[in-house]
Amino acid sequence: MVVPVSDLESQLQSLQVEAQGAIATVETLDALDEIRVNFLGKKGKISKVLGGMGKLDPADRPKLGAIANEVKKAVQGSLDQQREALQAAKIQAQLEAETLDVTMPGTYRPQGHKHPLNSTIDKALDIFVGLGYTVASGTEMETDYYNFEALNTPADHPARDMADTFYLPDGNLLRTHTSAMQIRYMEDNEPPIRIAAPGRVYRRDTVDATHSAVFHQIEILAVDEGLTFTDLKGTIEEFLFQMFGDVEVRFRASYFPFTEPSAEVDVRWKGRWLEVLGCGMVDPNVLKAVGYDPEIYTGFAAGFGVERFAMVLHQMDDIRRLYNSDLRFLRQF
Ligand code: 2NL
Repeated sequence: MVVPVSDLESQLQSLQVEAQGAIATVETLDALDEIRVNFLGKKGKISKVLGGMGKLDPADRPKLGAIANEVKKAVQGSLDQQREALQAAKIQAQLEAETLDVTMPGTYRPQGHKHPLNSTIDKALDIFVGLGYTVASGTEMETDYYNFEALNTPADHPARDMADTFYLPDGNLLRTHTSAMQIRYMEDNEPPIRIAAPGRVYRRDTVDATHSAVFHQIEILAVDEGLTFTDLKGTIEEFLFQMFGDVEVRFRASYFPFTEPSAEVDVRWKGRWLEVLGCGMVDPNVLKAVGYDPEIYTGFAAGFGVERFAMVLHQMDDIRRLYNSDLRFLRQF
């Protein structure tokens, strides 16, 4: 039985319409590929129609072959066009999804900054480094010798009561000032020396608005031939000017076991005289203790509490605020 060529021809034509309809509405590249296999594949719908070629009059076969090629070309053309469109849409969607809006506000990351005690220490040390001093450091646990004995403060000295000391069970103590490391430095070095010694110190004080059992101190020490009280005054004044600005400075006679003569220093700050520092010429006994000849060398030294400086500089009313880590307070500095 011979099938008329028009039968297969119309089957092919309706396959083309069906394929192009499906291609036009497809939404993904995977689905598009399924359509390709379904219509143009080896076992696809078009191949199936061509499988009926044998039932045609042999004279009609080339004609159907030509039509089949036209249909395949048309379907392939639609597939290519839609593939390009889907790929472009996919890239467009990706671009839109990954777009960076550089005008959006950034993520807030809290920024830390220096604690007022550290900024006060840094500022003071910067000034002394500018004056030619070297920063020294030592341990917080000390021996009685370095904390007292070598500083002209023997066991029966009344100053031992002034500095109420934390003693450790093994007989060592927590340093009551940073002087101990200056003694060690002098033992290890020959004059001329200029050092600044910052550090944490301990006193058996009752804690209140102006006292803490742990606080910070900076001491300076200069030893050389021919140093006088004038050198001490000039150094201290220059330091206080750099620290506080153009303030009035006054020296009052005072007493420390390790200096002679000794003075306390006040600055006129916001209309009032405030004591900020103690100083003096190094006592000859201290020079002797480290093996320096006091007939050749003289020295001067000074010490101040960092907390007190920070409180004066920033008008703080209570030393304990410096240790509470309350960010509402610390963020102000
Ligand atoms: C103060 C007073 C002072 C010193 C510290 C010192 C150190 C050596 C030798 C001599 Cl190694 N003196 N230090 C001198 C005078 C005063 O501190 O009121 N500090 C809070």
